[in-house]
Amino acid sequence: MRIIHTADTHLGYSAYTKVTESGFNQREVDVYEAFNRVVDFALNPPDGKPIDLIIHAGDLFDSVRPTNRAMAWALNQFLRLSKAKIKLVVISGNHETPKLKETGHVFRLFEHLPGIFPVYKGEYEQFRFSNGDENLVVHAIPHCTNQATLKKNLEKLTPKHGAFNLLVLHGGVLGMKEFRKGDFNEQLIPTNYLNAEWDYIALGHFHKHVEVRPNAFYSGSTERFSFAEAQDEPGFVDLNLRSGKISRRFVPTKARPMITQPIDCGDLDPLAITNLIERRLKEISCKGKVIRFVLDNISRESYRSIDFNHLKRVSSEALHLELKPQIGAKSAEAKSLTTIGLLKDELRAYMNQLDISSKEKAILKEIALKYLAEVTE
Ligand SMILES: [Mn+2]
Repeated sequence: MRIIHTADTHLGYSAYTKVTESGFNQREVDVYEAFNRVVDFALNPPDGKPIDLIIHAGDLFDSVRPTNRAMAWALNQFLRLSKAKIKLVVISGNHETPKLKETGHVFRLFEHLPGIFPVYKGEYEQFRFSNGDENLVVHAIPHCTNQATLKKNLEKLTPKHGAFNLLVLHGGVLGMKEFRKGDFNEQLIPTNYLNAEWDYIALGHFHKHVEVRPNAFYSGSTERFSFAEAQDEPGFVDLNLRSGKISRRFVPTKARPMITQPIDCGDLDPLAITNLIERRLKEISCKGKVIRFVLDNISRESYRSIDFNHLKRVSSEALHLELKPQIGAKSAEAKSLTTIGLLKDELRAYMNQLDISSKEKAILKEIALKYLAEVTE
């Protein structure tokens, strides 16, 4: 049996101002297309060995009320899977789960599609699959509205004998800060439930593909949703289940490149900073990329004097360019006030441009530097 484990597609997410030729937000379309690539892979695996099932571990949608376009997109992809008889179990994540039951859940839309199993009622559900050789039980707990409900569901979990047991959850892991995203309604899974009685635990929520336990993995998201994820490779997990053994492979979704680089502006004037940014843009060949430069130790004045219009022109092929100023103590303005070495240089520079004879300059310099030295001591 071959299974795809994916999560955090965040359909409906959009960002920045670039639009496609048809007028849609480019990042929104990127996110749709990343999910399409997962479905394309399932329908047409490169090695020709068929996929039986997709497990989606939550945050299919970016919000509780996705746009009509996002819903239609998901529905179309699910129909493609349904027609190809590829099963799908999709659990609700914190992004798409309403706080109030009255709001109603967008996953209801998928209730009656053959072979598509949405799990969104705040309750533990089980699904059995068999391809003749292997028996699989998928144990699914969707995002619960509170930690107590989650715990109640976790306590009900019971792996089945004589079958391969796969557990699907969405959330961070209690006691492991690195897997938290800081969302207000983030669910935290106590580690004792991520135990060895499961053949595989398919996690969603944390956007980086990572092993939490030898049998528990975050698949990673299918696209990048912030500069914090710039270094991470989006993708999904391709699982192979044969005679009680499991093999696992990460498949990248080839998401749009996202780059974030620091620039130390401490000793640079606005023109030099502008030029340096332009040079960096050429070096990374900005076409189609999402780019951020973190301007370390820049002064407010320097930041205001950067030639933004020029940078906008030279980065017009990038999908997005942003500058993040970090006004710091090491900025030139701060240095000139605190560093005597620099004051000396400035004094010399000032003297040199005075309209007096070089003999007078020499005398003035000597006196001024003497006073400066006294003050320093
Ligand atoms: Mn999430």
